[in-house]
Parts: sequence; structure tokens; C-alpha cells
Amino acid sequence: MTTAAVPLSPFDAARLRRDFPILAEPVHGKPLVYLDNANTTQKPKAVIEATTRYYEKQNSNIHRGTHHLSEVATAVYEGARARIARFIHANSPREVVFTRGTTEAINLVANSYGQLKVKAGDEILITHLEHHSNIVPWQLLCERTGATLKVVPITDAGEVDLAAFEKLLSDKTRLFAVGHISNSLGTVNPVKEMVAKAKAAGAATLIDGAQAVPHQRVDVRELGCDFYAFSGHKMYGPTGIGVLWGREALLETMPPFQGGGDMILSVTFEKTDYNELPFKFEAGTANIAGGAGIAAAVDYLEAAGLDAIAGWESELLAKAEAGLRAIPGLKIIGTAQRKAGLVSFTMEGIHPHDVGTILDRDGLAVRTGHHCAQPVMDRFGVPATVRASFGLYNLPSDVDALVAGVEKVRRMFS
Ligand code: C6P
Repeated sequence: MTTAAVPLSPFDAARLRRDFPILAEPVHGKPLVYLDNANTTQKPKAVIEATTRYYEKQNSNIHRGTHHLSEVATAVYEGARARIARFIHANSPREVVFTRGTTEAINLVANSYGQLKVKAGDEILITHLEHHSNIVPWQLLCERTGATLKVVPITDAGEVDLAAFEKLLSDKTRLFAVGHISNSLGTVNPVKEMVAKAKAAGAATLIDGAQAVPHQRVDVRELGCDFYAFSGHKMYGPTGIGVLWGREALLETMPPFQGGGDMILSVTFEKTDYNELPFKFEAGTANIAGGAGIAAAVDYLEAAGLDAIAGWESELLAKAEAGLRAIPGLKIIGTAQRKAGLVSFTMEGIHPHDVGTILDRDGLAVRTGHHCAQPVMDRFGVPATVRASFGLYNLPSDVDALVAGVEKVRRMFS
């Protein structure tokens, strides 16, 4: 079965694809069709080489050695921080805190900002679209402080109900946390507008950008938020490294998140003085190789062009949705006006896990399950969906393979 003819732009995904060695590895004897990019992306040679180069030629601990290699490693890591700062248009590298990923970045804010500002009677506002990483840290904070978690409902299309959002904002709202792009439905939220409204109500604002940074240009100053979190491994970089960007003035006021080496200036048993930004929030030995890798990933993304990537992926999405819609019994979950990078769907009478297992035998990697967004599944009355998510190296032929594979599943079960 072929999909509806959708014209595709001249973005050279086929050339970029050759930069990713794993995409040439067969799976179950079939060519790999990798459509699980929202989970984690594959890594280009440039990223793999940057981390290998670090271990082969630059490895040492940072910030605490007078010897040559320590200076080299420090330059690699701090160079990566400066690269990230330019990439997201931060005012300064001091605003870029390295974390293990989005999850740790959000926990950092929930703990540190939470300790500073949130008390009984306050409210934390999130939306029904959030990933568990942008729900549970706030629940924990509410349990600790006696604050209340409020949730903005979503519509049947999977868009945030903006009228309800405005009603839920009040002078009790201490912080508003929202995903830039939903990992379960692909909805692109109007975060700039929402942040402006939340700020006008006096709330601090956090954007979970895990699903946005690999797919579109992000300018934290233009967005106007206070915090922005993302993960290296979803943007063609390594696992185990991510970023919390925060406004410098706000970060300055916040207490440390974890204690240990590197986050201090001086320690006595009576009193510890904390290090300056951003080191105050980075206790213990850093993921230095991860820094080398994430900087290479940023170079790679910018060379490919974020606008071109966004355009290419939205064409793949349109082609996929057109093809999938033609399959009897298939329902797309999440039909927002603005969607990016992924399509979630169910099939009548067939469990998503069966779909995923059968596709896998043909070399097709999709994710099935609740996508760490169980409240979204509950909202749509489904236990799980099948999710195909796109990256810059996906080709129209990958979409054809997906649609053909799903049609094959339908025929097997009918
Ligand atoms: N979503 C997915 O398949 P970490 O694990 O910290 O790198 O990222 C967590 C996270 C936070 N927010 C959003 C919007 C996300 O999509 C994710 C990770 C993966 O959708 C794994 S559950």
C-alpha cells in the first residue's frame, strides 16, 4: 500500500542519514526503520567521535587540576556550556546548568525554587498534557509544602484549553510548568502566550522542552520563561546529560539542589559557602564526555538547520497522517492544529503492543504504551497508543514502510 502523494521539500535527509552508522544496521535481517525518535534519537558520527576523542585524548577531571589535561577537559566542558548558551540564546553561560536530563532539571527547580518560594496554600499549575517528569516532581513538592497541584484540561483535539488556563491562573499560582511539545500527542503548545499570561499573574514559568529542542529553533529570551529544560539524548547527543536554563537573577536567589564537591567555595563543619553560578547547582564530577557530545550535537543540528528540520519533519508527519488515516479502524489520537514530529494512534480490536511487536519483526521501531503520560491516555480512554516519531534522518520511504506495516497488521487481525 502506498501513501497519499504529499510533495516533499529538498531537505537532504538521505545525505544526513549516512552520518548515523546505526541506521545501516539490520534488525531481524531487515533494514532498520527507526521511528522512535521522541524516545531517543540516534547519534551522528560527529557526536560519537567527540565523545571518543574526549576519552582518547582529553580525559581528566575538571575545575580542580593544575595539570594540562585537566585544563583541556575543563575547556571542553565549559566550551560546551558556552555552545549551549548560544544555541538557546541565553544571556550567559552562567544560566546554563548541566543536569542528567530533563527529568533532573525539573526536579532541580521543584526542589530548589520550591524550597525558596512555595508554601502551604500556594498553587502549582501544569497541564493535562504533561509527561510524568513534569507532573511527579510537582506532586512531591506539593506533598512537602502543602501547596496544591492544579491541572489545565485539554480538548478532544489534545490542545490545552486556553480559557480554562486563564481561569486557573490566580495570585496563588506560584509556578506554571508546561511542555513545549507533547511527547504523547505531538501538540505544539502556544508556550510564549501562556508564559506571558502566567507571568502577568505573578507566577514563575518553566517549559519542558525535551521534545522541542531537536525539532525547532528555541530562543529562551524570546519565549520569556524563567526556566527551560531539555535532554541531550533526544537531540542527537549522548544520554546522561541535559540542561536546565534559568534566568540568572532567579538562579542566584535559589538554594543548591544537591551538596558535594564542585558546588562549594569553602567548607567548614560550621558553615559552607556555595560556588558561583552555574556550579552551585552541579555537585560532583560532571558528565564531561557528555558535554563534548552535546556540543557536537548542537553543531550538527545547526549545520542541518533547525527551520529546515522543522519543515521536513512536518512534511513527513503530514504524509504519515494521510497514509494512516486511510487504514480502516485506525484512529489518530491527538489532532491539534499545531503538531510536530510524531503521530499517536490506536487500532480497533488490536492492542498497541501487538502492533509494535509485529512492526518490530519487519525492522520498524515504534514506541507503544502510555509514553509516560498516563493522564493523557486516561483523557482519551485508551490504555496505550502506538507512536511513530520522526527525526531529521527519516525518509518518505520510512513513512511508506510504516503505513504498509500497519496495514499488514490490520490484515493479520481481520
Ligand atoms: N520522553 C518518550 O518516549 P529524560 O528521560 O529526563 O531525558 O526526559 C524525560 C521527558 C520529559 N519531558 C518530555 C516531554 C519527554 O518526552 C521526556 C521523555 C520519552 O516520550 C521517554 S518517556
